Amino acid sequence: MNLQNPPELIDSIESRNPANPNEHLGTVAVTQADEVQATVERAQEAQPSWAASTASARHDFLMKWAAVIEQEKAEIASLICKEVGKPIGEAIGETARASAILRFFAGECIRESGQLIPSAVSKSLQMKIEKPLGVVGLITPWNFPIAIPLWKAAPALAFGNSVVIKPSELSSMVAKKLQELAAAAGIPNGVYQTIYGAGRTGQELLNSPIHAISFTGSAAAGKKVIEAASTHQMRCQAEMGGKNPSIVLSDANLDLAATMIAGAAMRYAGQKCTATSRVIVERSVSHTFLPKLIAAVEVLTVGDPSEPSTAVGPVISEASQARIDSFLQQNPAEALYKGVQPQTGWYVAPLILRCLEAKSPLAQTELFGPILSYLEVETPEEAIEVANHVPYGLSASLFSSNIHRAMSYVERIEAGMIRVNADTTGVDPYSPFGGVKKSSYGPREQGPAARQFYTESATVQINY
Ligand code: TXE
Repeated sequence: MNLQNPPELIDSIESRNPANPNEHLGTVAVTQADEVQATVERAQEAQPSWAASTASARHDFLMKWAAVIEQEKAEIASLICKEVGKPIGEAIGETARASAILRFFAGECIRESGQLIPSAVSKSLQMKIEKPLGVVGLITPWNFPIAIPLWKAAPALAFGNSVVIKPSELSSMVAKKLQELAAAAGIPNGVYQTIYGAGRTGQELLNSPIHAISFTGSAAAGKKVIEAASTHQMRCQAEMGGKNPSIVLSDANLDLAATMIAGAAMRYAGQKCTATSRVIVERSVSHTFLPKLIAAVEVLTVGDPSEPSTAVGPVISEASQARIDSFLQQNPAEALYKGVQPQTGWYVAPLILRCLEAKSPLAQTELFGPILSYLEVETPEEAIEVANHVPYGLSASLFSSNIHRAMSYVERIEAGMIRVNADTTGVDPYSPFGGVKKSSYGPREQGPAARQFYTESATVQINY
């Protein structure tokens, strides 16, 4: 990343390894405004014949794309690890998830759809059918550089749309590789295209004649995307930030809770939107639970993400490292635990910080780093109130052996993904994904839920 200029003013993007910034991974040219428009025009021209292709032809393409990704999974995982600092084990997992997503939506191509509706007149056939939207724009983040693009592109393509994707400027190399693999799988020209750049290129895509936008990224950028989509009266789906809580009640399995919360908070340096960033503990067990949590964080190795033993790698950029450091300086808190911080690379030391106020910045702000806020409460009811007291509502978890307390939490917690005796990450790739409040806008993603966003229904009546 050329840090001399802010992302908006550069004409090329240089990718570097966050664990070893001297390692340059490659450069892509920023797609200029006229080329963004030309790309969308090519997508418009290609879409009708793609939509007219048979469902089995689209099925076969998605299966082929899954196969070529599988054939190159080692190279792809290594590139993900290098470009976004993802520990190699998680990068391998994400690459496998990418193929699984494609295979799932290959199946969705040939699944029955629509509905027959009894007609009010005789000799008349009435039905609800699904049609593609046309050209779909995708704007995606760096933290899941192949899984998130594909959990959007696969359903978009499955249902007959063409795609123009603007990946994060921090994961351009992975995006370029995914485009190459689409070509290797035989994607027709213009059906899946990638444009490169930062926020400005994203805005140029929004100002082009696309029919829908699906965005994943920060709440701040998401707000601008939603505004632009509204201006253009365009269908919009936005997955944004989170400040995900894990509640530990007095009757919880404390060892299970400690291990799960430690991993969900610190793995991949806490850079998952579903990462746990707040732990809310019933005070009566806090003195027993805290040492277990610290021990569970301590065993997570901080280091080079290309090492299989590493759980916690660097954060994505020097800017992200500086942003987190600055926040911590401005919001000092008691460190209940502080891990190691390698000197080479953009690392942030894993931290468990005591948080005394549910409305403090430490309890409210998404840091997107290996920082866990530790809060104590008197009762399960207070735990849920504290958990809900944030603008976000993406994922939440509760540890308890009491089914009544668990069901009361399920009913009252404000989150789109609600988990009991499980951590806040790791939603199955075919389950509805998304949140409430400021975490999400528009329909859910993933699995059968994706069909709603990428198709338009039509009511057809044929009299004979
Ligand atoms: O986000 P950014 P990042 C969130 C996560 C965190 C963020 C990290 O919570 O907040 O993503 O990803 C483009 N107009 N999620 O740093 O900076 C930008 O170029 C148009 C939540 O990438 O918001 C990039 O391609 N586009 C999620 C993309 O937006 C703009 C799961 C995201 O960039 C733009 C994963 C603008 N004005 C991460 N500004 C979930 N909730 O599911 C930036 N972009």
